[in-house]
Amino acid sequence: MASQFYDAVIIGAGMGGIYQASRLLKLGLTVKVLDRADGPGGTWYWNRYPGAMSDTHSHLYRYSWDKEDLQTYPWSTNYLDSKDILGYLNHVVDRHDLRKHMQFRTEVLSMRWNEEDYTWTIDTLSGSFSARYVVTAVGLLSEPNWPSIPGRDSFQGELYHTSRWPETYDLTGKRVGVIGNGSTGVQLITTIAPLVGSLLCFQRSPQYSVPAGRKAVSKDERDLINGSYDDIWAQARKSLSGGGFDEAKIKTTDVSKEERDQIYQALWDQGSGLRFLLGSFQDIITDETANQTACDFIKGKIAEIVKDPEKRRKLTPKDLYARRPLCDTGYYEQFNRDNVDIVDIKENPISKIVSNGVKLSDGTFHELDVLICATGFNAFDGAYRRLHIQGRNGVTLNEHWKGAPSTNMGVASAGFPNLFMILGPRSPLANVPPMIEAHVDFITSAITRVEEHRNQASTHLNVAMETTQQGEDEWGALCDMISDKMLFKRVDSYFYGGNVEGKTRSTLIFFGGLGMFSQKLQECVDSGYPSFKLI
Ligand code: NA7
Repeated sequence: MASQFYDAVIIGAGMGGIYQASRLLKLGLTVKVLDRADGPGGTWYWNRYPGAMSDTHSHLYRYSWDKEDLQTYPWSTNYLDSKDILGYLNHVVDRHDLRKHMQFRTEVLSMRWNEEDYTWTIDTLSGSFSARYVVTAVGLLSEPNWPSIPGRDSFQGELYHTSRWPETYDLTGKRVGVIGNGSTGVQLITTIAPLVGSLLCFQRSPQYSVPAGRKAVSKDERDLINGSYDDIWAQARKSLSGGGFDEAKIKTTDVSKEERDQIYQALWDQGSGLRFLLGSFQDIITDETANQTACDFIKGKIAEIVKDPEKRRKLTPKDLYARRPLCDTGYYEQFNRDNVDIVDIKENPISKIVSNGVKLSDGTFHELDVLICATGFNAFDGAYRRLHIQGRNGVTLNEHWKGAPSTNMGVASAGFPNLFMILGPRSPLANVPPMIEAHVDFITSAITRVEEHRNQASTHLNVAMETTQQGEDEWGALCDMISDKMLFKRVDSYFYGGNVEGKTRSTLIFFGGLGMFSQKLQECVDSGYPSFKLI
């Protein structure tokens, strides 16, 4: 079957793919968005587990580019749950008439660059496509990480990964085990604890979590936000996190212990993990002693909340507060329920999963009806490594990246012309919509530039844009330099690949934050893409 040609193929119909499609269509290009799911939504299509919620405030967890929609689309709480966000993204797709440019149930298997005609061939389970440009909007947290525990496939009860949640399920009264307690596990555990018969949490590393502060947003508050949206976005885009709050300007040593605890208490009362980490003291992400003050504060809260001394001991972290900051709607409180217990699987590992439950190393057996893996993702490069992407000279992306992925500004890798990544490895980790907008705006400008060159040539000359190796190396060096100043590297997490067995540890994130990242992208455009070349 002949392949279908489009100017641009976008892989992924999530928040990145939707905005990219709208931008490229406005340029007059033909566009096809491919997605293996049944509909748009990306992360929010897949992550439908009970309690799934964005922990960025609702007014900033959305696109800024449709100003009318920003004013009028309804939302009523300060955080959005998965269903709300999926509804919103479907609404945007229909409002901008994008659905007809999307093809679902189409899993991309591989793609290769053709030197003769400067196109990409994209092979899917539903046929082949070819395109001058490919934009990968495959998500930074989309490739499920399943624990490789012996016997997993022999489990005869219900076995779920939170990011592949079934449409119908009923946990009421059942004996449920949950492996993992990151953002996902914490949300899931908090939500299902009151419903299930028993809940056993298999915890590898205890977590620091603060209240989310979920609440209704009144019409007056919404009006206030609507009246100052331009300023709100401008502030968010310049900040580290894009979270819409004032980031810390003082250090822990600038105040007394009493004042410090008052500041932590005020942030605890207000809610939001990101705000607690970045809105308290600027040195808690760089200095161990400073970080310890935040650890002590949260440990004090765990001690106040959790009544059972053994559960409290297991839930109390020993390492630094240097993972992805969590917030919750009553996580530690759930462990005061008689039907909720916790196993520290570093002390007592799961030795085997059997047909009706889980065996621990000390010989204990736990019978379970449902086993849920809230074990996260092979983040950042996982979704790329699954695809077979072959660039110039037959070199694959996996070969180019070897153990550790590297990109220029999270958007391109050398040897892969006209292949643009939305939030590829070494992008920042911040509020996702403004990061996506920064990347899509950059990609759209880059494609516009290539199109201008193509149109200048009367013969429609082959032209493509590619990052230089030097551009990629310099970005990598900047990522490493900033990372070296941070404490995040001192704790194993998906930030450096430490969550996935056998994965090479490397700097997967640009820790300079959203503001610096957006500025670097803009500087690159304004100065004529010096770290890219036209080939
Ligand atoms: P995370 O944050 O990577 O958390 C995964 C959890 O699963 C975490 O507690 C892990 O323990 C645990 N885990 C991972 N692999 C295993 C194995 N093999 N055995 C036992 N426990 C394991 O993923 P989330 O889905 O919670 O959140 C990811 C992002 O999605 C989040 O930051 C939000 O932005 C949305 P560990 O801490 O590694 O010891």
